Amino acid sequence: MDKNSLGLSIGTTLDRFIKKMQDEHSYATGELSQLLRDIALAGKIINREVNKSGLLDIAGAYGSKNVQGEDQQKLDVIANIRFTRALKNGGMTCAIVSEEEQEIIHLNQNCRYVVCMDPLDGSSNIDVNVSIGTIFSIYRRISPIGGPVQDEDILQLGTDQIAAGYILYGSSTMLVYTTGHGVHSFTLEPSLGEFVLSDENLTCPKDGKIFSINEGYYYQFGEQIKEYLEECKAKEMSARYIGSLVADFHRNMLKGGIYLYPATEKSPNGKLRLLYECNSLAFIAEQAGGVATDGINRIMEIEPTSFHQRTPFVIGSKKMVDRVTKLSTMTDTVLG
Ligand code: P6P
Repeated sequence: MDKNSLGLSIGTTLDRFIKKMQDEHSYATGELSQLLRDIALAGKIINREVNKSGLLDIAGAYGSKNVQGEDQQKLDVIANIRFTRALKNGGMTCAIVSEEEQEIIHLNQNCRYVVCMDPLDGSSNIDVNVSIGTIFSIYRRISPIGGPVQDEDILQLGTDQIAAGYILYGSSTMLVYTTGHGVHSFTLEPSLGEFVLSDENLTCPKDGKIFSINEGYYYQFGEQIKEYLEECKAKEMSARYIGSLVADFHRNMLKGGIYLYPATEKSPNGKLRLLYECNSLAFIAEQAGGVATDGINRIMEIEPTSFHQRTPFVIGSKKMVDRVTKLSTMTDTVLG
């Protein structure tokens, strides 16, 4: 079996891969490595519960709303608890911002890393057995270690991310992440309970024939989006929309394609959250040769002003996203 650039084979465990990557960077202290392991552990626990949700009384609505005013699913709440506990017990995280919590979750203020996460995205698909996902970003805190985490530690540009990734609970469960040195994917081997390397240095095709958008909002889209959709249809592209961002993004990154969530009347700033959905996937996309914008501006250069702020979102193959940018620039609207 071919060795990769690190001298590792496909099938290498995540632990060995993380350690090898750490050894490649003499300045690494091992803290980020442990944090990635903590996230992987939480992913394994969530995987176990997602796979049984039909059997246990953990499917369906929890009966409360999250900070966005959206009905929380029971697994949303469970995933939030599991990730928070894993990161707290792992001891490498000073604070978390989660889609499921209004405020900062303060953990160990003697640590240097902050995690922004959507513990379980696409939760409306849980009850119908469609793929869902966890999305995360990791930042190094700005304020002094030892003191309380400040808003400035959270409200950092996407370009300041130390790492980002997602866990896709699909036909198989995959962990895909980057630390700025390429995008690597790991598949959970259930018989071992280990994530094993399935692809190193994933790349997104420069062009594609898949477009992902909820056309139910067609009459709310800006003219440039309508024009772009007409172009896609004229080229007889494939419309693929799972309604689960991680699943749509993952397929489009592998095959080539574009995902769009423009501003609508219902979501005038778009629906997706900058800090723990758009920036995270934008880091992955760019590392794989793709592009992510709000229709005009690079996602990772948007200045965050609040923890749960939303943004219009276009992500995927460079040529496709660039076309939307050109159309938007001509009409000077960010997917409005
Ligand atoms: P709509 C799921 O709620 C989510 O955040 C993404 O995973 C998904 O792509 C999108 O919203 C679906 O939103 O408005 O098309 O149902």
